[in-house]
Amino acid sequence: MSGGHLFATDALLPVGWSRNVLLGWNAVGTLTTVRTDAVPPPNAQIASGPLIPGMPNLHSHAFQRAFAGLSEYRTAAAQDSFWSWRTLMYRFAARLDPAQMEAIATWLYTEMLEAGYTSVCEFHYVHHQGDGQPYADSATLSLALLQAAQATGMGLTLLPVLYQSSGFGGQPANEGQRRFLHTTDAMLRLLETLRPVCEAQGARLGLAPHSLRAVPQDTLCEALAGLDAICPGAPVHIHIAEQTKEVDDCLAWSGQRPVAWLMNHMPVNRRWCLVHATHMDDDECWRAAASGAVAGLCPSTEANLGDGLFDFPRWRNHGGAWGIGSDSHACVNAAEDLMVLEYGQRLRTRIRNIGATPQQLHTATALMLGALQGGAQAAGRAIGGLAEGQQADFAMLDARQLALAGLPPETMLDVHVFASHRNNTISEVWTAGQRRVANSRHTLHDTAAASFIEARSQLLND
Ligand code: NGQ
Ligand code: ZN
Repeated sequence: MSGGHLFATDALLPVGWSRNVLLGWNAVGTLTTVRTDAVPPPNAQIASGPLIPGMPNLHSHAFQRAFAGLSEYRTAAAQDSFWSWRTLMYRFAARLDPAQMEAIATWLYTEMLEAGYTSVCEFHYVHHQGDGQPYADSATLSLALLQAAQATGMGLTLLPVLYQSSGFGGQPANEGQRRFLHTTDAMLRLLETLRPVCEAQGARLGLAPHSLRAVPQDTLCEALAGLDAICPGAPVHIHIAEQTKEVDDCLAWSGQRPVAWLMNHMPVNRRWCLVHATHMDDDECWRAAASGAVAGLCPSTEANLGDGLFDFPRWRNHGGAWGIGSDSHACVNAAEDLMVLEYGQRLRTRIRNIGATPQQLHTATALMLGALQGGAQAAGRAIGGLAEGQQADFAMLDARQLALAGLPPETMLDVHVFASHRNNTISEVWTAGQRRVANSRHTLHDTAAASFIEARSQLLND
């Protein structure tokens, strides 16, 4: 493989929209040239529409794509909630096999790429066979995800999840959680096994202590020390304060709210991603923001599961980093999740254009650049946008689409996010300097879709 070039009349660089941009990348897909006000070299490929940076998806449980939409009915629970959803989701997860995992993830990554996500952080917790016994190769399900990423050209940060208890204070795990469990030693052995495989395909390895509910304090300390011996500085992601019940249970156990407990007991810094962090008080908010940790917002899943609303203006006023994830995959579209984020805040505050900043007055542009920066940090990979040294991950808006035609690029992006129905407004997507999506279709679209449908049917009918 050799490098390549692309010339775009309009491209969204970290500083904002720029004109006549020449991109050049090397054989491994790293940008070596990003020149503005350039003249297209002879024979240069010319982009047919404005270029936007590829969006990192900072939170995914890939297998849940096949479960999305299958819990939108009333159950016997007095009131359906996150917790009744989780019971159904566990039932679904109990039957998953490695081939199904790979088929679901391959289709999911195909959809993500078509919708402008170019990398994903897999918060991967279904590790073992249905009865809780490890597979002969304990990395089997991790390898299925690595394979799906490799096949589709999706950038990957693999975060094997450490899970040991069902509630604060080390309550024993329940039956639905038996596929998730590891001793700390077994988890560190898994990380050691995965490290060379990740390195070989340019994936980043990290660790995800599932939550303060699932990981006792001693384990958390030991696992972080073990991680640093294997991959120093690797990303650490944790679900935190996603539901008010978690806040209440944490208070009952420790007298502290979850984010406060974490800040008091763990060395939280820029390598951490606090997934959801929905329920914080003012003190927790400024401390977490000041730590440099990324808030991992999953607007469509948080809405779907009834978590509550993150106070986005407060977080940004404290200079907090943030990014977006599609989590349970009820929605797999970077633009749509940015829209849901903005709309939640508008509904809460009765103010428009919350996402815009003094530097970027156009809301979609500001949201995209913010989510890109935090997402790249959370992923721990060089995927921070169209700048030299970063990976050549980008998407092309389809300037021929009726919704976009004839508009200036910053308005095209606003329309793409807020007013396009987001169908076919992205024509091409490239990762590591290679085109994966052309004419709004991933090259694997049809085969991946067929395998996904078969896997889901098996899971529902067996
Ligand atoms: C998950 N889901 O890991 O799938 C969680 C629910 C739990 C989201 N946070 C499970 N969306 O927290 O125990
Ligand atoms: Zn999650």
